[in-house]
Amino acid sequence: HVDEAYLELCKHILDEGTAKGDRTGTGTWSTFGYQMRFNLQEGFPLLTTKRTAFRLIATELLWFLKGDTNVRTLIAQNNHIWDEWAFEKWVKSADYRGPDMTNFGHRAAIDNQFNTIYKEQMAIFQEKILQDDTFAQIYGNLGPVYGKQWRSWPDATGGTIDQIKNVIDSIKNNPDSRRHLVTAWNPAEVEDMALPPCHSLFQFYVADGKLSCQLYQRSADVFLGVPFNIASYALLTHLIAKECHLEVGDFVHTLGDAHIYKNHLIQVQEQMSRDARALPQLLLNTDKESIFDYEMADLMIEGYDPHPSIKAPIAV
Ligand code: DHF
Ligand code: TMP
Repeated sequence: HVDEAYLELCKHILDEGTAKGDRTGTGTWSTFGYQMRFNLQEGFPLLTTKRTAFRLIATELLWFLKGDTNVRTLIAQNNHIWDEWAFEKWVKSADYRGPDMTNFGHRAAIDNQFNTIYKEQMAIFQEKILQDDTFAQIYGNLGPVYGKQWRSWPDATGGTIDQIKNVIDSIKNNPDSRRHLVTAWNPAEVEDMALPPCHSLFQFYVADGKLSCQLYQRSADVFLGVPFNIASYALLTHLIAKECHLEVGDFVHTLGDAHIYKNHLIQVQEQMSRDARALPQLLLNTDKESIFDYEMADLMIEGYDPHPSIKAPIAV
């Protein structure tokens, strides 16, 4: 059960983790190297010990699959999970003339007065992204992040490589291959990204008519990011399996730096006190031929009855 594996990961970090500083200045408990395995036949791995927003996970995955790297598309769908990283580029730019936003993530979490000012600026930013095409083109763009690397990795001759199309073709035409890989980690472009890819590399595997997927995640925010990452790759595996006329197998989730931020501790403890419930099912409500044509209305979760959501500040 996804919640049992997930809460065991939390326990592992709290028991064995080392107190470790991090880029955001928040502080974490951290361990290195961990693996979980989810049998996708047993149900869709969306956590039931806290409500986890499938809508946000699905709209983000479709955004990756379309090759999009601009938060405007997400904001227009009321998905705000990438706002801070676009906002950061804006407030660090010479065009920004508002109040000082240095270290806004950290300061908003500890200073109420600043939080009000930050929220005002963020609301102005979101509005400008939606209303102003030129502004959105510049400041909505996160750089060459997942969507770009998945669908148009720059090759050596000025062309591009569509890794998702290629991996689907190779699964269809040569299922036994051990080369069904997609990498978002492009060393030549990491510096231009708002955030270097956390879910960096994944591989598919076909056996007994089933499609499995393994992800290498270099950095894992176990309370906020990981529940999204599990469901996102489970969904991707379902979509690709359907297009390749395969059943789903396992999702194997391998973590590098697996951490719990210090300001997520009480939230994690609250979640660990809860019992797992029955897993929901994914319904693919479509006969579309290509996964590149999917829309949110084609994806549905049925039988989801989770414990309430648990809020926590995100480290920027
Ligand atoms: N930075 C950090 N520090 N951790 C992350 O997990 C992370 N994830 C990113 C970008 N940068 C990150 C992209 N994915 C949330 C979940 C996933 C995600 C970004 C944000 C999040 O805040 N989830 C909350 C509330 C979501 C909402 O309702 O808007 C949650 O409770 O699940
Ligand atoms: P880092 O680049 O310094 O590792 O910071 C990235 C943070 O974001 C880290 O806490 C991991 C987290 N993260 C996830 O856990 N999953 C994700 O999908 C993304 C984008 C980020």
